[in-house]
Amino acid sequence: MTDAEALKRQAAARALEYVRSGMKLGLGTGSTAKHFVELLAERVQQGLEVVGVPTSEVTRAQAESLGVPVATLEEHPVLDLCIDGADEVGPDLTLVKGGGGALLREKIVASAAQQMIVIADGSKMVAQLGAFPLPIEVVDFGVAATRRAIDRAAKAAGCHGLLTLRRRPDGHVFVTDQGHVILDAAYGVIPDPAALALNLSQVPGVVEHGLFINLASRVILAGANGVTVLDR
Ligand code: ABF
Repeated sequence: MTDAEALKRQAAARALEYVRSGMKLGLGTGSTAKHFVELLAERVQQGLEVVGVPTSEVTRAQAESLGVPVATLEEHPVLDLCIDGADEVGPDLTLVKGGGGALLREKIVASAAQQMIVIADGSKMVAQLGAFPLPIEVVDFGVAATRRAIDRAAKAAGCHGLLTLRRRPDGHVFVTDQGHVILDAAYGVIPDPAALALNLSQVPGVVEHGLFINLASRVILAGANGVTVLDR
């Protein structure tokens, strides 16, 4: 395991300390969340009783293959805890998420949870959001017009940058679990995340964006000097 993977696993292991028998858990997506599901599965084998609501088909498949009971958000619309990764963690535990393409389900699941804990290696902590391109999930109808509207909305929040239609490694357009496409916005710096979030949410054609504001209540960061827990 590389050093980075070991740090992600450390953060995931710490998050397990907040899991209790009987909890309904939102299960995140990405390589850090994958470590969490692996460690959770070990505890389930030892008798921990939980049910997981996955934020992606990938996580659903992983959880099922490891014997973690899964359910849908329709079956459990209120969750105790959601554990997920992030692409960036900024001031006030604001997040950029969606590098893995699961931002829409991730935000719905996190919003349904009484608490969201983010797990990450220390490299995800930033003084200002925006170096990681902001994923914006849009419907595939009228993408050219939606792009122009996004540019105007972003400009009003002090953001400028190229929007790139996300593609899979084989060159085909990336399609989300919900059947939409993603524009990755290279803003570099997002001076006012709340203003950008509000403006983007008002653009027709935008389904969701990767700014998570007031959702994470705790962030667990694993770095070379150990694990740090940040609370909002
Ligand atoms: C999910 O996985 C996403 O919201 C985020 O884009 C990504 C983080 O991945 P990793 O844990 O692999 O860095 O949480």
